[in-house]
Amino acid sequence: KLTTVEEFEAATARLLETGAKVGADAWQIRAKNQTPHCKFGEQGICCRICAMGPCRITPKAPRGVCGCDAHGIVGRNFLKFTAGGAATHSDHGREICHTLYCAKEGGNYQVKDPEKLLRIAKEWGVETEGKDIYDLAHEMAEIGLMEYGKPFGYQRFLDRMPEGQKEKLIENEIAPRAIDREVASSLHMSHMGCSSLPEALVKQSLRCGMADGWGGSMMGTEFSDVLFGTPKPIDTEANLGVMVEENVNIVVHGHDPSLSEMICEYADSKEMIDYAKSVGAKGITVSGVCCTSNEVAMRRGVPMAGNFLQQENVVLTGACEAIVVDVQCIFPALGPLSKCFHTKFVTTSPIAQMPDSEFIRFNAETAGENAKAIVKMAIDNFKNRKPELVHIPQLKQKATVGYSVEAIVKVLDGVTNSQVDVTGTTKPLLECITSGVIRGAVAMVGCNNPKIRPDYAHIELMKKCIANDIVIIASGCSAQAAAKAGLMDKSARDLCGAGLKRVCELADIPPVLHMGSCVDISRMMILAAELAKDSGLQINQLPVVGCAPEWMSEKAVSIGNYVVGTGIDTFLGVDPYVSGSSEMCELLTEGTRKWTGAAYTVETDIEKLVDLMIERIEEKRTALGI
Ligand code: BF8
Repeated sequence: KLTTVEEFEAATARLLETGAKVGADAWQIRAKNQTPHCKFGEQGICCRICAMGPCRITPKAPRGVCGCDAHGIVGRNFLKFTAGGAATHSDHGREICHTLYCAKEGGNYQVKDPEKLLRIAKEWGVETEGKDIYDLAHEMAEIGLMEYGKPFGYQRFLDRMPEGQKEKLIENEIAPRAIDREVASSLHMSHMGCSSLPEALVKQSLRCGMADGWGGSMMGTEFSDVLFGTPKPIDTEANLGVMVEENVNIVVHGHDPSLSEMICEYADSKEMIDYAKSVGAKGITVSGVCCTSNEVAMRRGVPMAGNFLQQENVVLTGACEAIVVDVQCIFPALGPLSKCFHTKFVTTSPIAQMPDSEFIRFNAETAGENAKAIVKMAIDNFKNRKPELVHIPQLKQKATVGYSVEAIVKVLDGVTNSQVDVTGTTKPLLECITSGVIRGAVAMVGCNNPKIRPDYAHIELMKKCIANDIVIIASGCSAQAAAKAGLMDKSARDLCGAGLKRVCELADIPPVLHMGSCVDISRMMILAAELAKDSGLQINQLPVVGCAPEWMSEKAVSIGNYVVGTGIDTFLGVDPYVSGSSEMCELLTEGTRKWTGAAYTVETDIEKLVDLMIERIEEKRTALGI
């Protein structure tokens, strides 16, 4: 039985009652206070990129002081938004490259998947013969870091695309060059007095996004696998009920697995568990929020306490000894909120420093000591709990997670009747799609956004897709929404159409496959590229679409741009502040097709959004004659 959104909401309401008792603020209150939002901002027609403004476009004042019209203003804002997201994901990828550079035998970080490292080295033309694995790791990390600033050439991973696609991207000036160059060029282009031509701004938005998806994010994912292991199917649980009242609860939140992996490692040590027992706890429970939770769930089965809009809820349980964060998607609200409880709010990265937090600077050399100090701090804090404030909603669901591309290929190998041998390719999956047993796939990604009833869009869209024999691959907070609802439990196959249900039974998989965090959307790009290569098609011909129904961050716009840039139609449930320009709307919803074969659809009515996706998948099938 699925957990309903109504049940999530009832649990949240109960937690907010505790919050009200201690005078805590909450996003529900703040969102209300901020509504209605500024109409100029919503439409993207407010410009404050120079000091002659700020300018706002109205029928009476159709141009800013410099003469820029609504189309140029919306376009520049869209490009800046993308650059913010691409910089953020790519800097995460850069950190992972640095961590790989620090990996050593017996050190804090080690190479857990040497085969993957060797595979990527061969792909990049790096000599591997007779090399010590750590020497190779350092060499690869350095080459990876060069991808950020190399003066010539395009991102190396573009060679993973089906034949001809990279060339087409180069021809259309969408192929990403050095990652930092694309971010810097975007900021340059959107500076006062540079580009105001929507077409140029949209093209650069795609190229900047591509530098994220096929550059920084892809390196983040691939090298995280090398360091921490490539995910394989593993059982876990999701929702606040994973927190255990009798235990010391540590919640990891953010994105970079370098921190969360280390916290899990130490929380699992006998020394720390004994110490927790010595203070009267039964043990230690580490659970996660947001994408770092996806990282440790995929590799260790660490339970997922919740997604983006539940981050305050973990503190409101009164049973969270420490919420430990690295970078991105962290509400500054956690500072004042944790002060209303006994919770320690621990920040660890110079990139994300916040008031009312305890800052323990985390880095690769001192990671072990840092993690130990944090776990110990949480244990010492157990005695400070206020029992009258403790309430953990007893909601949780089982989930099977860990479907990396490697794992998907493996579980689906041999599911079709004609298949006798293990192929090690996506061909069996293609056979399911070609025969119509599976109609297509939707990549469900992205955040929660208070503008949409939290998790509702994710869950309803997924339910309808699987009922229509469309398999879901999910990541980020969308994946967590699915897990909390029960859609990642293998028994959710009973909600599928007959074809998908049969495949799920044969492969022993849930119908919604957890592919990881947001940087792992690069895994989805790799899977799409493999499907295209194995079928002799271009990516834009596949019956596959992307969807972010509740997105909210700059990173999500960067992702959208690389998914469209890759040739996959992308469906959004929230408008990316472009409605103020008819030219920008036309370019994004149709114009990009001439360069990539894909475009955006924005539809805030969730029922309509899912129907449009199904329609698009069927159109692609018809065009292929399948
Ligand atoms: O990193 S954690 S809220 S931004 S979906 Fe969205 Fe969630 Fe943030 Fe992507 Ni992942």
